[in-house]
Amino acid sequence: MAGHRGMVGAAIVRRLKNIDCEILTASRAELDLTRQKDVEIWVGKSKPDAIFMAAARVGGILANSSYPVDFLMENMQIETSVFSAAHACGVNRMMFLGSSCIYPRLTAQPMKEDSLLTGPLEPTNQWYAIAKIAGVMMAQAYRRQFGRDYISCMPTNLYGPGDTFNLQDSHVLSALIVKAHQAKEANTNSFEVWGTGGAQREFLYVNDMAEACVFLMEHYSADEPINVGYGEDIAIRDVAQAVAKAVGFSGAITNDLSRPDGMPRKLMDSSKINSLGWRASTGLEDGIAKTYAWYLEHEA
Ligand code: GFB
Repeated sequence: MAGHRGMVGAAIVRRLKNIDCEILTASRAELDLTRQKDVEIWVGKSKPDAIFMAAARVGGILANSSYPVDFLMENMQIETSVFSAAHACGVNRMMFLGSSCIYPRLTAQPMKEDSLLTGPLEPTNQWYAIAKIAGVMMAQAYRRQFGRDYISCMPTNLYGPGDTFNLQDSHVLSALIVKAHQAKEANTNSFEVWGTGGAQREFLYVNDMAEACVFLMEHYSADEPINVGYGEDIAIRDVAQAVAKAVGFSGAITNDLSRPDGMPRKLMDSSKINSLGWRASTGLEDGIAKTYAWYLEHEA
């Protein structure tokens, strides 16, 4: 398991504990995934049968545009290390986790897998998108040249326990939880949403994502990446309302128009994974309530 301390990696580990398997992880102090030789030594010693490749430098719209070098280079370095070590050590099965931001900014919605590389990327996250596209192509290249059974899945925007909760680096859902909670605690009349509030996003609860990853590891083997989405999207202003309700904040929600909206809409076409038999099971209201409960227990 590469990335077991991240939100998705931790959720996959929780899910794997229900299966008869040995879960291999290395702490960051033990292994720096950007160091190719060290990764090769670790994989050679640990001999995994399969790898979930969920390790990545991630962040929300502001972090993505503030740290282009980190998002491009760190992610490419981690991918290069893990793919080449897996192949060198004879690991024949790997799942790479991409991101919905790999699809073109103005592609047809819902976004199908075959829209990859058909148009320009969203500028706020192009560095991360290029690194993730490289990961998808690494999986395809090892399959084509060496017959390795490496696959890629494309998660939509994720949220849930283990997310990053800080106003600078977070994705929108966890940031809104912090803002609504702080506004309630401080008894202020409002909290602020970045952008117009009109951008649309699709949100998938991280435990559903983990379920999909295990499902795909067991059932999917193909060159083409496969989308993993919830099936519906929602405007940011409506997510903010839903978060305010879950947190118990009844003041106003205002807009900071100096902040970007990013991609106008991002909804996955998940018909491929749905036809294989997986479907998201956690509704947005339920997922927000569970995430807020986790935040109160661990972060607030
Ligand atoms: O989740 P988010 O940061 O990333 O922002 P993206 C989603 C939308 O929420 C944008 C708006 O339209 C933001 O302007 N938003 C409103 C906020 N208030 C806030 C706030 O307080 N914090 C944040 N962060 N957003 C990311 C990419 O894009 O999607 C990543 O940057 C990755 O690379 C991820 O691909 C899945 O959905 O715009």
